[in-house]
Amino acid sequence: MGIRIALAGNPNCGKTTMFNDLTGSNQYVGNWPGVTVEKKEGTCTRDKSITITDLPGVYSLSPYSPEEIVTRDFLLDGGPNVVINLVDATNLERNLYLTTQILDLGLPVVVALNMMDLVEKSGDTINVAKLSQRLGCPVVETSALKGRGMEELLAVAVNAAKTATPPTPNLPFDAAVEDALSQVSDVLGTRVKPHTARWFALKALEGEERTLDALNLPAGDREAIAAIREALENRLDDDAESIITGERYDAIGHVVDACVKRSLKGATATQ
Ligand code: BGO
Repeated sequence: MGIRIALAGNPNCGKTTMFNDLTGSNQYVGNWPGVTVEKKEGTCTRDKSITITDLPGVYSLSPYSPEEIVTRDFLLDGGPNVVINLVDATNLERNLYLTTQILDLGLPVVVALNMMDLVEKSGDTINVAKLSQRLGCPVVETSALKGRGMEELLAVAVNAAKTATPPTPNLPFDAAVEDALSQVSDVLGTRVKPHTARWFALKALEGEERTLDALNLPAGDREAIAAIREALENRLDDDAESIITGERYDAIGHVVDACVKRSLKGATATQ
């Protein structure tokens, strides 16, 4: 069986440029079933046994737009063997928001730190080893525009797919939120696979109807989760979805502080 790679990232992070570099003219363009969202798939020119799916550019995996739904369903339903998450390295803070969500899905992930040519030009430096350690997945520097880093990226992605290594992120939330998450995980029990446990616990804690419906929980379990959510919301005086968004940005802020050194020219955006 060949390897299936998904390319995921924010709009404008360089996905189309990278997809074209990887697939050349071996591309098929259509629509995702039932929606007018473009689906692009292709065979890798460097290794014909690899299929690459270019997912729509999204900022998050919330189910608020057809693009987000297509992306999350494809990743959740076991489509790819590995996700290459392209990140615009000049805009790390914003781009890592999607990354933290992709990591929660438990699939093998490789982060492509794209636009590194622009980061170098600005004089900023990114500690890639530290970033990889904090994200718990391989990170490869690329410049899709210049075709830089593509061989290494592909080799690392193929290895992650073959070894089926799930990410081990080190991005802890506030203790009260972690505690609520582990309580929700206990309620969900063995209904979710261990590597997807954090994703489902987060979505259930947020009270996301789409996920709660898909999990088909008995009424008693839904009520138990609602009580955990309410206790957390009262304690932190905010709604669960905003609490978790805030926790993600806090965790990302710590990672960026630890990994990015800005030059006096300061061209790498912080937002
Ligand atoms: C224009 N480095 C640099 N410097 N630029 C890159 C890199 C990289 O590694 N990767 C991509 N780009 P898409 P999505 C453009 O189109 O692949 C550039 O949305 C322009 N166009 O060339 O489209 C890439 O698919 C006029 O830039 O991203 C593109 O993810 C002036 O980033 C842009 C300047 O790439 C988005 C740039 C008419």
